[in-house]
Amino acid sequence: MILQIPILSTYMTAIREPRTTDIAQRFTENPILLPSAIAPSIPGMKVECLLNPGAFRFEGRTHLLLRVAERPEQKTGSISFPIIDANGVQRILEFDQSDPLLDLSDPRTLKYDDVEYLTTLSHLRLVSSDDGVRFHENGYPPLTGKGDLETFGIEDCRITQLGDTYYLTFTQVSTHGVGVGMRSTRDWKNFVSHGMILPAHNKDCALFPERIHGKYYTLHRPSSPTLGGNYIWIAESDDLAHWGNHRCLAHSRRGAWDSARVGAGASPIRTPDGWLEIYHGADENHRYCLGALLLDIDEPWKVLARSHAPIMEPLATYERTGFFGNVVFTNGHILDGDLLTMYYGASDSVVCGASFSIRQILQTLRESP
Ligand code: MAN
Repeated sequence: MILQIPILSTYMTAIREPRTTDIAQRFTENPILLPSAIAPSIPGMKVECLLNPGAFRFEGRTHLLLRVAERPEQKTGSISFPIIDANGVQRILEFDQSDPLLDLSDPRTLKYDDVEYLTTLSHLRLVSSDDGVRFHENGYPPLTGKGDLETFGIEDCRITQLGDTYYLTFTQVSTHGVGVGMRSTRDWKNFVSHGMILPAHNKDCALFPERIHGKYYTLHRPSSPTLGGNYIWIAESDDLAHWGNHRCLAHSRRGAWDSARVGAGASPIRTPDGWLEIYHGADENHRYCLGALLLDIDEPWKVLARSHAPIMEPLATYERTGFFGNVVFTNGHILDGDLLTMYYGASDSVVCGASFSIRQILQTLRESP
């Protein structure tokens, strides 16, 4: 009788992990910024997470506008976090962990007696660099939540330069809901507030870097929890503050890596093939990956192509474990010809960098009609 012994190569194929479609060239220095690199905004606070930076060039240097998420040092048996009260003063709320009315099932949020809070309070802090890898604080003022639409802070800022003005579009969080705020600046010292430009529930707002046939455009992500979902939309405006003619661009896709939610990353990139947008998608297990969308150059509400498989997924240890593991999330990049240097939050804990070839991303889209 001849024994059937599997040959080694067959056996190895059987246990090999599925092949990744990730084409990101991660910085060897990753993570480039840890929470310990940034001093807390006030004594008694601890920087818990540094994440999701906006990115831009200003005065010859690369700058990141970091999201800094803080809370007090935690004591065993309780959970405490800051909020900003109606007078603009930070107050600490504290709950006993054994309280049956407390729901701590998601580390990012907390429910008490059905009222929802965030477990950290975020503000935005500017760091700058000569080489795009080593970043330092440079005396710029922090941007903090102000007024009753930002009592739970501001998060995930996209930065778009139009002429000599930088427009900051970010998430505003309060008991009223989650919406999109806008501020603008020319010098990063003086800011004009444009208030809430897209009301709750909305986030992930990325302005196009130029007008198209005289109109401004933006991508945004309203949520429709009953009928519909967390989808990417496009809107147009004459003044950047009032948005209309909303159209839906991309749904989440059942059974895919982006089955639960999708949202725009940073500003769309002009390419010979169309507007390229790097977006995030998450599945039902809250695993956040990145993919690409290609939009018509003249009629950007028309989707020409979309990634079937992610172009980046949480693979490195720092992307798989942390405050909220299995997350790569981007809202900032720097362009230099074919080189796209992308900055991203990993596991909602640390800031990292990766580079991509725009041509290579477009090639993956040609293979994903
Ligand atoms: C949401 C946002 C992001 C965060 C991801 C992953 O999409 O709040 O800030 O990075 O979730 O937790």
